[in-house]
Amino acid sequence: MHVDDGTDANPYVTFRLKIHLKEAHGLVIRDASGSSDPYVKFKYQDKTMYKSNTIYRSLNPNWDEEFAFLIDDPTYQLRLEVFDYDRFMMDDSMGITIIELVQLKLFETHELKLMLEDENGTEEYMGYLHLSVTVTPLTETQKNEVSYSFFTERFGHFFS
Ligand SMILES: [Ca+2]
Repeated sequence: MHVDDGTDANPYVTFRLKIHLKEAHGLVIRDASGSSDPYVKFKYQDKTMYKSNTIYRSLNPNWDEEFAFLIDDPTYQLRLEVFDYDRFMMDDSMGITIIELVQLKLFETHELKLMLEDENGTEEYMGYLHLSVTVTPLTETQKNEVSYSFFTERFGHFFS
């Protein structure tokens, strides 16, 4: 009988974060037209892991984007930053929110509604993001398989 005494030959070496960015509601106005062009950046340890599509002229954007990436340590936070895309100027902040990954039970899909906050603390209500997150630990073997399938999915066409 196999006893898990923590010295298993296949310990978890990484974590896959699967995210389904669904939509947002009640976002703030950043353009003179009375709307905004929102997109979301997903940051882990100051590195942008994913940037969503920009939805033009919407304060209730529906992204419906699914993606995944690997992280080493789920005790770090995932930081989500919403911006208004501007063609001729610097993109404006539309609020930020944090996901405490360590609070999410592994393997389970969590539906999250995250209130956006103004980092400078001047705007009270900035709307919210709706997304689901699944954190799955991977062994070394699984990690290599994921990297390989990601590589062939993304870059396979370069070789065909
Ligand atoms: Ca804009």
